[in-house]
Amino acid sequence: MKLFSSVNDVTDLNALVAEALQLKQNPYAHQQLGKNKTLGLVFLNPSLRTRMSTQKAGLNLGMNVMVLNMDKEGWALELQDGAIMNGSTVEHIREAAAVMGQYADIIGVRSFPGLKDRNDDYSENIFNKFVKYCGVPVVSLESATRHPLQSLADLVTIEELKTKPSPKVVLTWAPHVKALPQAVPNSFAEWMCKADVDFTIAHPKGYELCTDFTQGATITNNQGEALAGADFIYVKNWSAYEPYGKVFGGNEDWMLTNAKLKNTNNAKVMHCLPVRRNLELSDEILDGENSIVIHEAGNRVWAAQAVLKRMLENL
Ligand code: SN0
Repeated sequence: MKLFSSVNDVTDLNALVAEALQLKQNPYAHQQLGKNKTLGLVFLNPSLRTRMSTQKAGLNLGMNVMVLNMDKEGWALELQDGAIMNGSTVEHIREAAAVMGQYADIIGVRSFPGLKDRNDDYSENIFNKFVKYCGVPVVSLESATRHPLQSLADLVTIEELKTKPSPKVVLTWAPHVKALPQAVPNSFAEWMCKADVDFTIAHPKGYELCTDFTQGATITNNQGEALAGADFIYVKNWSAYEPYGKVFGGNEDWMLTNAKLKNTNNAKVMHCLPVRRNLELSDEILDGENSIVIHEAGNRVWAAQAVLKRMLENL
């Protein structure tokens, strides 16, 4: 594997999930694979789980790991080709990415969307420029439109905890005060549509995701109907795709509560985190028996390790 940016970069989904679960059983079996190899993790935005789990995944494989918080510690990056750099940007992404490729054998990049210009965000301008100029394999640590390491960890978690062959999985929109990216729900939908699950998306009117990511999903504006019989509920806020980045008022009643779990198959509740308590998800859910959010976050390590292992095998 030379690129991990979406589910389309995976040739055998079941094999990758199985590999992640094997690594969970035996994390240090492949330390020779990463010996004297360097993983460079570049963050243009904040991170907790992605940073720590990917770092740990690299260390488990015997790699050296370098982390650069580009947004805080790096030079201000210029992204525009042909720009006359007489303003606040100091270094062009062409040099920055190319230099990183001199120091690292594999690079991970986090690049959130601006949520202003949909065409620019959905062209994956920043992520693709890193891929183009760094010259080494690249892992997405959440790009403008996708968060594939999260989605892989989510699928691993569902495979690990499911009690029937094709469980009902429901992605349900949650309230928030800010405009958040569509990356996590896009990505989760894209992975679930390829997995062996019965997949439903529920959101208020106006929060339709780009249909490129939802082919094969059942989509409804009725949360109660969607939750009926659910085995897994994936909670996430996102801003509108059209008009792009918009947050509509109202819809506070979309927050998941214990009362809403009654009609489910004692559903396990997932969230990628960070989560705003009592806005996106109630205390009673997060502190209750149905929440698997911490287990899910733990699985981020094995997802990242499976991907890095595939890349190391191909260096
Ligand atoms: C990001 C998102 O894509 O939704 C990262 C999730 C892994 N989440 C946020 O930016 C949350 C910000 C907030 O203020 O709650």
